[in-house]
Amino acid sequence: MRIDIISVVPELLESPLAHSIMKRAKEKSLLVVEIHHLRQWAVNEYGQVDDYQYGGGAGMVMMPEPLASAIESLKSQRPYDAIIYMTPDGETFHQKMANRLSLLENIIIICGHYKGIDDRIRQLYITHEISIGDYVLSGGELAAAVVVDAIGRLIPGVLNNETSALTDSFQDNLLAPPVYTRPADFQGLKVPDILLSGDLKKIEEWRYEQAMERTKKRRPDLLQEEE
Ligand code: 6GU
Repeated sequence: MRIDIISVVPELLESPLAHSIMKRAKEKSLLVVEIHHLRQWAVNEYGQVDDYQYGGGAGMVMMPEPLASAIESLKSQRPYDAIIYMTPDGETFHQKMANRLSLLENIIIICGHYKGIDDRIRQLYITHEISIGDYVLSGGELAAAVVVDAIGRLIPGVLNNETSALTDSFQDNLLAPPVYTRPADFQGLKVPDILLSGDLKKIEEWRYEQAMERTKKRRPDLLQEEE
């Protein structure tokens, strides 16, 4: 999978995508992430990519020409399956979206800044608009990093043990059960006996019950969901 990210603050994206599972995905060439500085498509030698908004009001708007040039330049190199705009007024990101997006070959992600992008770019080019939750960030970069991480770890071969993505919280509308490692007794709290029993079937049943109990208590809304 290839992800091209267009940003005015590319530095914000570098560290989150350079470590751990994202690093391994890149090393194995299962995921290619290219970060593009929007300023290379600026409208003048001052690097201008934003301007005052028509109708007045505080805050700048990202101009359409640099974004269109960036998108056209990428599209001339390969076909894209999705052009995503990160915006707080987009559809709230969830695991099923991550699953669907992880099946695509090439995607572009555009990070918004200031008051957002000229609406005509949304009308002409954008295929998906994604928010990561009901709060406002200074820009789309951290949200894009969240989406790339969530998608990247689902690409087959990225995780060592492929079943581990299947047992994540949310993958079956259940939160994950509690987990323990050594020591078996920590500050007087003991690991549940069943986990030391070696009875794999019983352990699986216990984990399912625990997952169900946690979900009922913390996120009963997940148990109502259909899809
Ligand atoms: Cl995608 N962008 C910004 N700026 N704020 C957000 C967001 C995105 N998702 C939640 N808050």
